[in-house]
Amino acid sequence: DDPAKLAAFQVRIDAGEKIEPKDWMPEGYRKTLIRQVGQHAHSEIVGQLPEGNWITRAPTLERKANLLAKVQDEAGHGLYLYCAAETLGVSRDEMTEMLLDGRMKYSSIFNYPTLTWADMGAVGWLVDGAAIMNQVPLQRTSYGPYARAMVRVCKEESFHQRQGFHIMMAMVNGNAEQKRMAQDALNRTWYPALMMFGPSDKDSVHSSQSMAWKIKINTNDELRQKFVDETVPQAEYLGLTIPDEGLTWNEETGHYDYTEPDWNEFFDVISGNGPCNVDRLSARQKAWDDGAWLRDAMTAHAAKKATRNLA
Ligand code: FAQ
Repeated sequence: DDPAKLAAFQVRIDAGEKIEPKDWMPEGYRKTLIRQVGQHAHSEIVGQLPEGNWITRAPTLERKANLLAKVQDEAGHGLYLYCAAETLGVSRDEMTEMLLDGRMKYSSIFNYPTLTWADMGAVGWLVDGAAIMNQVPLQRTSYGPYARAMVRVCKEESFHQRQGFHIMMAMVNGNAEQKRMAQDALNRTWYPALMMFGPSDKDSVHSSQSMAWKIKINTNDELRQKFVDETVPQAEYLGLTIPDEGLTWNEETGHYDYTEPDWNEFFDVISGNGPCNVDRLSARQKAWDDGAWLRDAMTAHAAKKATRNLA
């Protein structure tokens, strides 16, 4: 990239200007955004699977309607984000192929199973809770289409977080077995939720450049700490115990001290070896293969329409 153009670009970023699709941007900026926005889109789509698993088994009609609406919202977020990524010059088909052949990732969290109905509470409360913590600052990200997508997505995520918390409240106020299920779901979801924020800052390869370009607004550890600080009182309100014996309030820092996730497990999961990686990717592959006839039909229809318009 031309150094003068790079410098002028950085001036725009530092002044808080939004970068729009037709503006000049460094190749690295474009590449980083395609990676992050594309992975974010894939996460929303793959993220439907663990909850989709419980739609047919929701305990009441109301819970079923809520869960169905939430899962549909995630599909909407995915499509929205694919559109935002497409403005950077990559097609949705290319991104899907990169997901399926392992060149692109999706969030580690969706490689864990949802074993009981209480997991629907824990996912909404903690996974959507962590997603909001990460996405609220992204409303101020420097790339216009991504920032605007985040505004709408965040509104829906806060409804999701509340519906999850509401499930948890019902479970902890239920019988002893329901309360035990809620605690078990928290035990299994806590550390995978903390891992959603990415590796610790010292191992985060992209953070410093992404923050200089205001693609990211906070570091991974900053957001993780904020999530811990906000979530501990919520767990106390529910009468549940966070599965971390090292968790203590630190008067001096004004934050909770907590035990870091097992980073070996994190790197293992993001390299394809989590409990559900194979299932999740084969579900995506099947959907892609099963949808081929429809993509072909749509393309043929569009081509036919274009010739008709010409005639
Ligand atoms: N999972 O240098 P960094 C949702 C990778 S919310 C998998 O720190 P970066 C809503 C990273 O890609 C979930 N991989 O990377 C929902 C990189 O590898 P690469 C989605 C991860 O990008 C709720 C390497 O590790 N949210 O879906 C993860 O600066 C309920 C080094 O890491 C977003 O995507 C991880 N957790 O920071 C849906 C938010 N963490 O690509 C359904 C936007 C890191 O070089 C139900 N993304 N890696 O091969 C971001 O804010 C950032 O991309 C981070 C990672 C913070 C995730």
